[in-house]
Amino acid sequence: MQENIHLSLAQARNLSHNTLTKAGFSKELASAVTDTLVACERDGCKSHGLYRLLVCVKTLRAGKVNPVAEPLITRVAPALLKVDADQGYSLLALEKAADSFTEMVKQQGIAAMVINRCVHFSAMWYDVEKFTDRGLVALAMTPSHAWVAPAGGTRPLFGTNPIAFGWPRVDGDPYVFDFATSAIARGDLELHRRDSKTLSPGLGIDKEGQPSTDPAAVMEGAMLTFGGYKGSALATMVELLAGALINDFTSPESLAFDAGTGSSPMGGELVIAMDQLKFMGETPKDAQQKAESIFTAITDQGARLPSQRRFTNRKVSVTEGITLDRKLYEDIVSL
Ligand code: NDP
Ligand code: PYC
Repeated sequence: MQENIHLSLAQARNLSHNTLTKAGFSKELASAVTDTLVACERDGCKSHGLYRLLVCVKTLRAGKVNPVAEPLITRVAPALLKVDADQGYSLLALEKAADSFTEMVKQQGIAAMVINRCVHFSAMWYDVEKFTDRGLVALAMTPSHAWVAPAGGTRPLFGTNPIAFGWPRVDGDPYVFDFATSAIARGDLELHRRDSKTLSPGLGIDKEGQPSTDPAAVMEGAMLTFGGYKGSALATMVELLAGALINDFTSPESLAFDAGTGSSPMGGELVIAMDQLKFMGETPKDAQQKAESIFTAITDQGARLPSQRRFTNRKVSVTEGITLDRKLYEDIVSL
């Protein structure tokens, strides 16, 4: 039997949308979630692709996500938009607020969007690309569940706390990076366990605090931050800016709310966006050219830009579709 099955992007969309609506999600939520899951499959980001359907249904059955959530948008200051996600997925809140937030950023030059009371499981590049597509520079972050030990510590405290940044370019794809502040994303750790694969060294410790390459042992112990104390400080910043500052759950609070159900993290997201043209003043073309010269100097050395792998995959899968692990496909269908 073939190990992989092939799906067009339209088939992947149907699979996701049908699974979510049959599970009980509203059409609006199912569409918002499907958009990101299929975008991740298209771009080759398997840990945040259709695999997440299993977690969405688990989160729903555990009563940790509102399947008929209706986000509420409030402009609380000229440059601050708050969206109460109504305990639904962050993705619907983002979708509903994206146009009015863009308008605010274009008026003010810079603005922040806070998404509160959201369930968050998605790849953060998707969120910043919403705004680079609209010509804005964007920075986004969210805490998750307390799985990661601070550098020098041995007990889980931080979430995997991703940070994503996007810069629209003069021509072509934006400059985007997006990474967990842990040494490995939880989604990748879960896929290693699912596929019985050993981890590379340096990603986690067991419950005795000893280095481990066994995904199950690391899940019982703690994941580590990337870049030691530097990743630890960035993870702390995410807890502060997208937890305390926006008065929402930190990663320990999210894990406590989860109550051992294995649901997706619950809490908030912060997006800060800037209008290049307002910042760049009289000679924006010169300023944009400075940015372009940095990108060229990177690639001229043979180095690649972050997200280049995704953009290359995107071009291929739009016409050729995607492949899905057969066992995963069967697990999704059996939902
Ligand atoms: P990766 O380590 O896979 O990638 C991090 C970034 O570095 C990407 O932008 C990637 O681009 C880029 N990159 C990778 N290799 C190179 C290279 N050789 N040269 C230049 N750039 C490179 O990401 P993570 O595993 O840390 O995170 C995976 C996903 O998990 C992210 O999308 C993140 O948002 C998501 N996540 C979500 C959470 C949540 O709570 N919602 C929590 C934690 C993670 P490219 O993609 O093109 O390879
Ligand atoms: O991969 O770390 C992760 C993650 C956490 C929540 C969603 N993805």
